[in-house]
Amino acid sequence: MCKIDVQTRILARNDDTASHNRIHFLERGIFTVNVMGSPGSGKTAVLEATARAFDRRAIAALAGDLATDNDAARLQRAGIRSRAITTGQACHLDAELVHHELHHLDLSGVDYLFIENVGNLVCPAVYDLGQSANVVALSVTEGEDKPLKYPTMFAKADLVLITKIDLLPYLGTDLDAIQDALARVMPNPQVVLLSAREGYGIDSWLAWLTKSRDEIFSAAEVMA
Ligand SMILES: Nc1nc2c(ncn2[C@@H]2O[C@H](COP(=O)(O)OP(=O)(O)O)[C@@H](O)[C@H]2O)c(=O)[nH]1
Ligand SMILES: [Mg+2]
Repeated sequence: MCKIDVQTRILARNDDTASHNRIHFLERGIFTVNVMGSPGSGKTAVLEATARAFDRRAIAALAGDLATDNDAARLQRAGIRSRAITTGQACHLDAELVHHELHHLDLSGVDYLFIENVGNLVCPAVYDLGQSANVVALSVTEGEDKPLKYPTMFAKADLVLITKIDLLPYLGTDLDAIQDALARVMPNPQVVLLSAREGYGIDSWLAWLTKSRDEIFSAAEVMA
């Protein structure tokens, strides 16, 4: 069997498990977000800031990394029910890893599940986990051209959080150039400027979350 056939079969099996996860989330009224971005782009910090501003009982998280449970421990300290998924050598989470870990996570009363994916701008975009939305954290420290260099990741994003906005005055990063690059690769560009450290933009992020969850579940009610 050639390499392409094997890859196609792996993705097909992943899609089956992702559909199973998705049904599970939707039946329970859980809006699930696949949080992606480079290592150090501020993914965990955004979730910590979310916990400070939101009803923590309504939030749970899975945190993926090659090694360590550091992020899950940070999120637990922030008051979020969370579990680590360590992938060993894999550069992304997959639907089976998420499915397995769901059996160890108490989702009662949870409206939002955040899945922090392994940090990089390539593989996590390829594997469906059963999420309702893809969110990419892109830090101003990463320069202006990352959306053009990694278009697949940004093309699949429902929302991009431009993070660490408090550092802009020190870096001289061209914010317009970042937004322009995003507009070139995102079919429907939606962007929130955010500083997890200073709280800037957290209101807009929470408003996006609430609106997106309402859209999914009010549509489901109409269909029922
Ligand atoms: N100045 C500033 N630093 C931040 C902000 N968000 C995250 N950081 C720092 O960036 C580093 C990486 O953040 P982390 O949340 O671990 O990124 P992750 O690897 O994407 O989860 C840490 O040292 C954070 O303190 C922010 O809004 N402003
Ligand atoms: Mg992290």
